[in-house]
Amino acid sequence: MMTNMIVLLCLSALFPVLMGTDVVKSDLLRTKDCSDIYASGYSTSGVYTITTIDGPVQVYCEMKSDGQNNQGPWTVILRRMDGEVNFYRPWRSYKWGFGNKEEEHWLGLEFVHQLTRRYQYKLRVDLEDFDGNKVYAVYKSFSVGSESEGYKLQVSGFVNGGAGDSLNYHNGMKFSTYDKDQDNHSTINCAKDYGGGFWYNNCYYTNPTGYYLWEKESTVVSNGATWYNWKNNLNSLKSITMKIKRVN
Ligand SMILES: [Ca+2]
Repeated sequence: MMTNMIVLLCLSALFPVLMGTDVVKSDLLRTKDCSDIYASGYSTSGVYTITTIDGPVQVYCEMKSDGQNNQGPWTVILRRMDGEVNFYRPWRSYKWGFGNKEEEHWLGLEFVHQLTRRYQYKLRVDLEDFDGNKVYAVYKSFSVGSESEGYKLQVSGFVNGGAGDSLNYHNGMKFSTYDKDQDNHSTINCAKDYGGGFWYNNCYYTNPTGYYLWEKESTVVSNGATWYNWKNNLNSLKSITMKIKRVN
């Protein structure tokens, strides 16, 4: 009798814990990206916290709806704007992210993988030159494989917003950093020679994590933050944003 009582007491003590876990789990599903943040009533762009299997992570959410191909909410995965953050970093940094979410940053391959493995996402790349001209490219499908797959890039469904397509050349490539060469160039380490971490091929048509170079410098060296197909040159750009949105 006494034993039964103890078992019952133990069970009833466990119930709130189990129920609590369920609540937490459904909360997790509600805030996996900026679409969920927006759906829960936040319509102002800014830094919000999403929950991942690795714990809470801050992301920048662009909540704007600015024309047919720019309807948010977007989850920003890369932003270059002023050269304040060093992007010449090792694998571990590109895996978990770095920088200042309000300004220049890289969200982190692991988090982008976790989002895009379960849901379909599109990608938009926004570019601005030093004269204030702005163009973009959209890819209707975007995903990043697991770390064991080398965080392999998949992009397709290009839509031209004036930028041209510099990313298709990188489709299917594994990610490379100066301490992990997974590029297609047999003799050099693209990340080491061109200053960033990216899905380098042999080596690139775009190098958004390259060195931040001001306009004059960028015409004499070719390791800047570039998108070749806009103007068919490798001049460094003033700002580059890569952002994703869940489409189903
Ligand atoms: Ca190489």
